[in-house]
Amino acid sequence: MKPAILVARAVFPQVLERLHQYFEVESNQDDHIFTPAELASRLQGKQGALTTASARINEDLLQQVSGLKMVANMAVGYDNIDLAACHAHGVMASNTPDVLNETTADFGWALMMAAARRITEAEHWLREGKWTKWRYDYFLGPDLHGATLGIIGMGRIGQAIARRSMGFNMKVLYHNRSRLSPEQELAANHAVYTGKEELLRQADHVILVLPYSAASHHAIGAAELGMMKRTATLTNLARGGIVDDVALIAALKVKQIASAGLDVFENEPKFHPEFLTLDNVVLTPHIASASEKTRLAMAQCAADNLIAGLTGDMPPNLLTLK
Ligand code: 8YV
Repeated sequence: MKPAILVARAVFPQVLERLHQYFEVESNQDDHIFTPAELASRLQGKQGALTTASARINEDLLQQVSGLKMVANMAVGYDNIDLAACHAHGVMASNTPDVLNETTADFGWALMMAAARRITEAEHWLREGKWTKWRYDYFLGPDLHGATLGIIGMGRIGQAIARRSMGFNMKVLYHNRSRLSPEQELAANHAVYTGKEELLRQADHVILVLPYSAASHHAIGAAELGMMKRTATLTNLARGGIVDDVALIAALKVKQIASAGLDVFENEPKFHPEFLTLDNVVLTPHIASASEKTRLAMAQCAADNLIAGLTGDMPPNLLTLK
């Protein structure tokens, strides 16, 4: 008999078809977001699950389900999964690293450039019929070329962002848990390892690509925003919760910083309604990895991991407790 799995969110039909070859699949093609209780009940009797960031795999859930062997998260971030609890319950977990690096880095640039050069703000103004003349001071913003880029979280995506800065002749500062090798720094446009405070003070554009954890909760709050240049931009591609949204709104209101680009929010898909009242923020609904090719690669990667894990092989992206 094939092992039973739950595909907890809608996924590409071709990936579902592949999973059907190996498993008895319960899928969620209408894409209802399960409550924790619903998720626990759907996972009863399942050996595996393909999940996204909306599924909280924690001690509470794992105490309610039996027989679960593996959770394959379709995301590189896995802050929704409590690895210690998985370890204690003998549940393997995997993520989808690498396949999304370049697409996410592309989007980081798009968001940062849109925030700096006020692209969405200008477009809204044009659409509202306000463009009656050209003026020398309409929509002035900071340059990207020749500026200093500050990257907080210099993993694979951070390094892909840094590589792109070569073409803009930028200086790169980075802050990370650990320093890159000299070869990696060279490849990342000669990135310079810097303390967080110094980075915030010196960077013209700050971009966040660090994982979310208790340690990075509100890593950017009022104090950090206060250290940034008044002409600086802040872009968050990582996770809501890394930025204190209330503090950011206050900073944007008084132009403590020039602008922000946000793809992620605390409590998304809900977000602080005051963001909508601000012109100097570009808001996108968590789409940094959303190219057709990359989302399919992420789904295939999650499926590969689940198939390996439940057929006795080593999942290629097995997550281990540090
Ligand atoms: C996902 C992401 O689209 O990979 C991640 O960590 O944030 C995105 O690429 C999202 O988390 C869906 O699970």
